[in-house]
Formats: sequence, structure tokens, C-alpha cells
Amino acid sequence: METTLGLEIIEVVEQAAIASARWMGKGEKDIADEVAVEAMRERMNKIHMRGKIVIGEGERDDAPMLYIGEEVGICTQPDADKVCTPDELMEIDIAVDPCEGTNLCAYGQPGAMAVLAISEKGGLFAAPDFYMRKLAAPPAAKGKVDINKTPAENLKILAECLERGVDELVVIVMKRERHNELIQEIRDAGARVRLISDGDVSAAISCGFEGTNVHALMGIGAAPEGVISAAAMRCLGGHFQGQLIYDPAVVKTGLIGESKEANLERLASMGITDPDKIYTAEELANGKNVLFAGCGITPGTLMNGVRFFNGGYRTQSLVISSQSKTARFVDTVHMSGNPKRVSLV
Ligand code: VTB
Repeated sequence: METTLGLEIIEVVEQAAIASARWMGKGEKDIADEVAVEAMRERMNKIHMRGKIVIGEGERDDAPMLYIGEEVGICTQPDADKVCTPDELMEIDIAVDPCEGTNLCAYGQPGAMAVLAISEKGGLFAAPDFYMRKLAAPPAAKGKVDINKTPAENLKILAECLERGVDELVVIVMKRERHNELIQEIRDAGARVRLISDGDVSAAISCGFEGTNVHALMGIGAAPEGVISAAAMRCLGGHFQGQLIYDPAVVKTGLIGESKEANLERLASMGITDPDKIYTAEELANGKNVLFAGCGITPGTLMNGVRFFNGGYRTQSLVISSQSKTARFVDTVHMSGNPKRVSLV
């Protein structure tokens, strides 16, 4: 799966990021998202692959592009067997978020990214459009911290695993009313909190890398993005746990269906028999091979954002592969016009 796909997939996230970055700071989050979706889909459809969107922009009725179930890639065409190799004809599942952190992009804030995850058919959990309680931590703490433990307990374990004091830990939490108690508990335990307005995918993945000064992500964000974060953490060997949240009263902001009861019914109809199950990274991204790709839209902890110059632009992407066990940072200069000199700034 990886060899050629890994390279082409970089262009998919790059194109989405570039399209979205043109709308950075314009206060138009829906447009920033739409153009990313369009660019991502257009580039994906030029790849020799047989892909199916399992996490996307929504169900067919409310999303015209990259909707759940949409087939993408040259090898989904009727004459595919004539133009595609047997390898390319293997079905793959794709989870996308062409503009993760639309508000961040619209208001020129750090941390917006174009992201996706790929695995063979059935290799990614098709999460409903609910919320998810998340815990992400570095590889050293994998399987040692636990979402069922209190923040204080987890911070103590994390400190031991990283051989540092609790006061030397930084936890990212999204600034939401639902997290007020959690934030207080983390502070009371002695750790420091970095509050972000949006973009918990970047926050989760940052836990996997030393040098980001991010040691854990705690709190409730969207479930589909939780699967993409889990895919990246699975590839990195980091810790990720997620639990679906189906009760609107817990979330406080945002809509997740009409009622708790209706949401529970929806989960049951999807075959989720234990709605409170805690999923690990390996369960959310359980494929044999998993690939994560992201490209910075605005500057972030992991990657720089898109920079435009006269005659071109420059992007930075990250591709993490479970197969080759690589986290590849890719810096690309795109020459769209006739630059006087190709900028390396
Ligand atoms: C947002 C967004 C995150 O979850 O917070 C969203 O910024 C859900 O939370 O990056 P709200 O509805 O409370 O805003 C994410 O999209 C991803 O988990």
C-alpha cells in the first residue's frame, strides 16, 4: 500500500492545505472548509487507488463531496482493471478532515491542518458524528495512563514515565465549559494547562513527539477526528484512548443529535452494543497497515503553515506510516508561477 500511495497522499493534503490557506484570516470558516474538500477530492481522484471515504464530511444527503461512502481514486472507475494493478485494486478505507480547525483557519490562529488516515478495508473505525472523550500521551506512557483514572493519577504516571515532575508537564485541553472541572483538576494536581480554542488532532499527535512541549491531551472533542488522531498515534506507538459521548448534556456546546435516547438508538443501529466502550488506538485504527498524513494550513506545533511568495508557495507535511515505522516531515516548494527565485524562506 505504502510505496507510491504514501508519496501521492502528501500532495492530497498539500493541495487541501493550500486551498484552505488562501482563506486564512477571512472569517469564512465554511468557505475555508469547502475549498479544502474540493481540492482534496480532486487530487485524490487522480491517484491509482480504490478508496472509500469512511469518515468524511457527513452523510450523502448533507455533503456533496467526500461524503461517507463516496468512492475515490482512478481504480473505482468501471474500466479500472485495465488501468490498475492488482495492488492498486485492493480496497482501502480513508478518513478525512480537509480543514481540521476551520475556526483556526478563518481567524488566522495556529494549528489548522489538512489531515487524513488510510488503511485497508475495515481498518478504521467508522465513528458516528458524535463526540469523544480523549486521552493522548507519549509512547512511554502507552497502556500505563488510563482514561478511567483521575487526571491526578494519570499525571503522576505520566511524570514517572517521562522522568520529570508533574509541574513539568503540559496538558492541552480545549477551552470549553464542559472542561472547567477537568482544567481545575489538572491545575490542582500541579501540571500546567495549555488551553486551545480548537484543533485537538494536532494536540493529540503533538504528544507523540519530544520537543513539542505537549505531554497529554485530555477532554472531549469530535469523534471522527478522534479516529484520525488514533491512526497517527497508532503509527507513532503513542497512547490514545477514546470513549464515545452520546449525551448532549455532557457536551454542553455543539449539537449531537436530538437526545441521549435517540443517540443510543443510533449507536445500536450501527451495531455498537456497548456505547460506553473505551477504544484504544489499535481498535480505532485496527488495520494491518495504517498511514496518517497531515499538512499545516496555519503554523502549528508540528508543522509550519502554508507560506505564499511571489510565484509559488511552500508547505510542510507529516506522513506517519505503521508499515515503514517512519514519521516523515516533507517540506515542499510549489512553483505555481515563474518565481524570480525559488524561495526557501
Ligand atoms: C472542535 C474542533 C476540534 O472537535 O472543538 C470540535 O476544534 C468539537 O467541539 O478540532 P465543539 O463542538 O465543542 O466546538 C474538533 O473538530 C476535533 O475533535
